[in-house]
Amino acid sequence: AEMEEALSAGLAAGEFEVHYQPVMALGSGRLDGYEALVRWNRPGVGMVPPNDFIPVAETSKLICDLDRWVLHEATRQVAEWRAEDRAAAGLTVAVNVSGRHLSDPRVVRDVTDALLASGLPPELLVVEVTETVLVNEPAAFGHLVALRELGVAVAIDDFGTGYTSIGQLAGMPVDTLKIDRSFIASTDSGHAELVALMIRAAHTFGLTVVAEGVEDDAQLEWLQEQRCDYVQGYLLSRPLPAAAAAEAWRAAL
Ligand code: G
Ligand code: G
Ligand code: MN
Ligand code: NA
Repeated sequence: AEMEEALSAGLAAGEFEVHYQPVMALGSGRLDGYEALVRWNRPGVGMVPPNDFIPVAETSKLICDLDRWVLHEATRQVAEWRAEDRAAAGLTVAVNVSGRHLSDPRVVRDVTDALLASGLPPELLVVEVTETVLVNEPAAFGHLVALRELGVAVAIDDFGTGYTSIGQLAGMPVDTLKIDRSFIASTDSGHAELVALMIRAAHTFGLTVVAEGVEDDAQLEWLQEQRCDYVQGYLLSRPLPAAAAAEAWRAAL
């Protein structure tokens, strides 16, 4: 409860910031866009990572307020970059949305509001959800359908860690699979086969694939051979504060 109050007060006081991790298209080698990752710059404590406060926020409606703030801030930031330079016109931004928020009918209005307020084209926004949300939250399913009707893309985050099969995703409101970094980090040949299979199956169902947690050149080259569409990870860049992320796109484009 103490943490909850501090989170709520911190949100009102502007203590949160969004960091941006580059996502690269493997075919062209170009920067495709960013994943927005929230951080809490807590006075007297320092930068608090999301794993230390998202689970607390998720026990209450606070997660909806936090996700809404990130949606507004990330769309505003990318719209600003686009306005600054035509070279940034195609940058996408992926925002993580919690299952609790996705099950709330307000999520559709929250996303619509963020798009209207920022002027960001819906096609440049990706909503990231975990696979358990799709399978276990019937309300979230309908809201994702509505978001896709707006033109927003939907990505399944941490794919492979739940119990969803790719076949199940065929009838789901999903555009992209993000393969969990535990599979990319694994040196087990069975895991490698599984990743290769996930990529091929995803393509069969018309989904694009992002490999998460790419940390070395060998992984990158292997993913390229497997025709993975996008990569994200420390090899390219850690999540960066907005100013540093802007330098990244200026240098890349
Ligand atoms: O940045 P980092 O890798 O430490 O993020 C850890 C986890 O926190 C990730 O699983 C990510 O999905 C989640 N996360 C990061 N930012 C947000 C956010 O704005 N909203 C929600 N709901 N989760 C987030
Ligand atoms: O669950 P989600 O994919 O939203 O979380 C992304 C998290 O993964 C962030 O906390 C980010 O800091 C972390 N991350 C991103 N790239 C790498 C990487 O290459 N290696 C490791 N170990 N973590 C990463
Ligand atoms: Mn994510
Ligand atoms: Na992930």
